[in-house]
Amino acid sequence: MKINEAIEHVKPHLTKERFEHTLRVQETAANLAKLYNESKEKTELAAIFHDYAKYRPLDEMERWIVESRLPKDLLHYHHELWHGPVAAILIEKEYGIKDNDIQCAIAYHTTGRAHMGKLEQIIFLADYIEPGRSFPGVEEVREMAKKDLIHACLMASRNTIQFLMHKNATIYPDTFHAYNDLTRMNR
Ligand code: DGI
Ligand code: FE
Ligand code: FE
Ligand code: FE
Repeated sequence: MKINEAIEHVKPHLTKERFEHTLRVQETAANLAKLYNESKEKTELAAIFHDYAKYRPLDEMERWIVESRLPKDLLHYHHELWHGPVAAILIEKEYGIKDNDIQCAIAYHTTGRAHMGKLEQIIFLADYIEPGRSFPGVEEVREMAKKDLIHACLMASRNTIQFLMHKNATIYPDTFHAYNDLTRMNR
């Protein structure tokens, strides 16, 4: 699928703010792809569709999790974790995008996981550092992103876990698996 075509498909499903976030993730991810030798086309497609399912009704997302190959334990965690995995299924069903790298990058963009591929790392990081984000510590992660992709992902993962623990949120196992794996790789 062409990049412009993908943008037109995604646009009506998002709010104006979310669409603008998506375009910033696309640009941020494309820059990382160039820096770290990843396919520009795959990176941009994954970025454009990463939040595609963000505004689907909860009962529809729940149905996709129950009826597809997605992990059922998602249903025991916050529904904020559902939109990535569901989008990975939807783009295959609706647009025939059946590319494991793209689908994994979308599915795991919120949590990360152990043994992320380069495209997964790029989307995970781009979503965190795109210029519209203002998390505490994000500027340090932006600086690290220019030098060391894995270390920057680790910083993003650590910040997210600290943020979640501060609000007494439950934490999905893949969120911890990402942190542990990135920590081991960063040694
Ligand atoms: O969709 P976006 O807002 O662009 O960003 P996202 O998909 O990366 O994250 C959505 C939210 O999910 C964000 O506030 C952090 C949160 N999150 C990430 N990992 C976990 C989590 N929330 C819970 N409860 N548990 C997690 O493991
Ligand atoms: Fe998201
Ligand atoms: Fe994220
Ligand atoms: Fe996002």
